[in-house]
Amino acid sequence: HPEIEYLNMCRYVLENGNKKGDRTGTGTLSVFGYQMRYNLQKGFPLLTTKRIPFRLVASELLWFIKGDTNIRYLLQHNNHIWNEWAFKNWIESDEYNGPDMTDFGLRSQTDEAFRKQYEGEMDKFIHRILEDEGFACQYGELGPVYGKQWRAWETTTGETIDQLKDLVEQIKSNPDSRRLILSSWSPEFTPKMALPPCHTLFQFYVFNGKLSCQLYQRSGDIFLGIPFNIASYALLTHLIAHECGLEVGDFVHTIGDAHIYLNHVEQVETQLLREPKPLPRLHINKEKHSIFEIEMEDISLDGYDPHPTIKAPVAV
Ligand code: UFP
Repeated sequence: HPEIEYLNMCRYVLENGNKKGDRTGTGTLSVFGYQMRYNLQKGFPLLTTKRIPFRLVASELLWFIKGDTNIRYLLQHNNHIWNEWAFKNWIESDEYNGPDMTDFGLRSQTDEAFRKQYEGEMDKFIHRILEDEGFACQYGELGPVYGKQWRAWETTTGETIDQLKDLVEQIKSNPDSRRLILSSWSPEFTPKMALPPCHTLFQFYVFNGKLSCQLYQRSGDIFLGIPFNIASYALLTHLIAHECGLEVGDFVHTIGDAHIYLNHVEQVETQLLREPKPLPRLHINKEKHSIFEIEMEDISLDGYDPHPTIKAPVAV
């Protein structure tokens, strides 16, 4: 079962991980350099040992593919995973005059009264982004995140490079190329970013009519982040294969610092007691060819019947 790859990584890191400090102050068990391989012919690798919200994976990926960097599209699809980043810009702006929201992430975890106040402010913010286009343009914008790097990489001469479009064209016209790469890492801009790209670079490979993808992820939160990342890149591989008239091959996931946060250990142990179930199948609307035209309603999964969700705190 393909999911064994993920479960083996969890076991390996629990047993061999270095007890290591990290930026968030939470503490981790961490190994450096780990690789998993998923044969995408054996089903879509959305974990079954706990529920992963595929809808969020798919709408975020379509948002990257569009080159969109504004949370409005995500909110229109009821996806809230990037809210905190935009909210931070809003509360730090001159226009914001509500209650003090400094350190909202940490404070809302320990202070119940503050948490209510924060949720109220976040709610107002979300409604304004959805209802007021001008406000959304200014405060829903996240700046140079993945969408920008994939579709409009800025060069020093002021031009932009559409890395994703070029990549798809190269896969079609030059499938044996060893340069089928998209990079989000910029030595110039990453020091200025709140969260430097975790998915640093990916490469495609074509053999026997099958498209494979390898991701180099510099840092991976094994319990919360990685299951999401696996599904996202598996979906990207399917979409590009669909456009290029290829079958899917392998997704190879290479991780730099692969870590289990110390406050996720119990949850990982619970998950390891569960038996994987059959993987779901992915369907893409055959009427649409270009990845740039595909919308949420063109993507569906069937046969997803996972074990229940396991809750865990996010390290911020
Ligand atoms: N993280 C992931 N996957 C992602 C993402 C973040 O696992 O797609 F955006 C985790 C990795 C790490 C944290 O635990 O978020 C980022 O922190 P740092 O920049 O210190 O590596």
